[in-house]
Amino acid sequence: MEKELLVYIDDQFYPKSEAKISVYDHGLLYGDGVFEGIRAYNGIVFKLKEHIDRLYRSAHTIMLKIPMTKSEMTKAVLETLKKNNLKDAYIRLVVTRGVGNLGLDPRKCPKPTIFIITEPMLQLHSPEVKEKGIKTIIAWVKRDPVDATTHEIKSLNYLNSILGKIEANITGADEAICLNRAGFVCEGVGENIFIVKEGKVFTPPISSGALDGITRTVIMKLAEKLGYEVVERNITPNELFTAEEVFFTGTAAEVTPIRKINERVIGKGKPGPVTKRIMEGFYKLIKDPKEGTPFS
Ligand code: PXG
Repeated sequence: MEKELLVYIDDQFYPKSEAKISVYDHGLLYGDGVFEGIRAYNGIVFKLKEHIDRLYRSAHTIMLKIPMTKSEMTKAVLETLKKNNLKDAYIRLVVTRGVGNLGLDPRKCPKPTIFIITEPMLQLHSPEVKEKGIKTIIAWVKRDPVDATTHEIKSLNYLNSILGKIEANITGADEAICLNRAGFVCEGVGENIFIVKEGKVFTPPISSGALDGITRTVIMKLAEKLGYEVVERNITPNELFTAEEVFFTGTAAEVTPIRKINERVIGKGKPGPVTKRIMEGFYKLIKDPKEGTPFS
């Protein structure tokens, strides 16, 4: 039998089939916790520091004290990768409020649960689909508002995104786009979004309710380096439909061109020149040891 992958749970390693947490864990009972989705390319964890920093920021907002320093957390991630002999990997780092009773009061949870899953990278879309550009829909469900369970916090509350994803699935689209309460474009269900108009690159501000994506920041800097003006501002659905190019960014999505939105063809119906240049630049960056944390 093939050797099982090992999962880190609270300082110990368990084979995948035995990696379990309590049904009394508030991460499960209430979605009370935070997480990160991180990626390693060829023995380099891309932007690990940025992901660890964001994890601690999310925890700070929900008043969850992670019982580990950032450097211990970084070591635990690298150790899990090494134990599993993975060079290219998807890393899921989760901190929950921990085990409590059936009441939602977090004071009943004395110790947060920390677990780290590392697996060979999961594919969001097939390479052929990604090459052509994906088909999307604008979902009926509005993004959680910034004065509620906002997606600026990378919390375990993803039902808002899952409802969008279900809508994409049942309508035969590859992915969903979320609008906020005001009607402006916010982000994908697990991706940030960019449009290209007259050679300029636009993306919604974080104040739209989107996650401060690590890939988003990387792409904004890269686009500027490539000579494009990058502007953060509100984007309307009409601007999406009439943009020359639209693409998603994210740890899993990388840079994914969008070909259709609610059956409207975007630009020429295939990845445009700006998107292509940005994709090329991104594939160079992920190989650069200076852009991440080498571990093998
Ligand atoms: N918005 C949301 C709501 C996200 O969950 C992004 C934007 C992109 O952020 P990063 O930091 O990754 O550039 C995310 C990230 C998955 C998966 O399993 C989803 C994410 C990351 C990794 C895997 O679908 N979402």
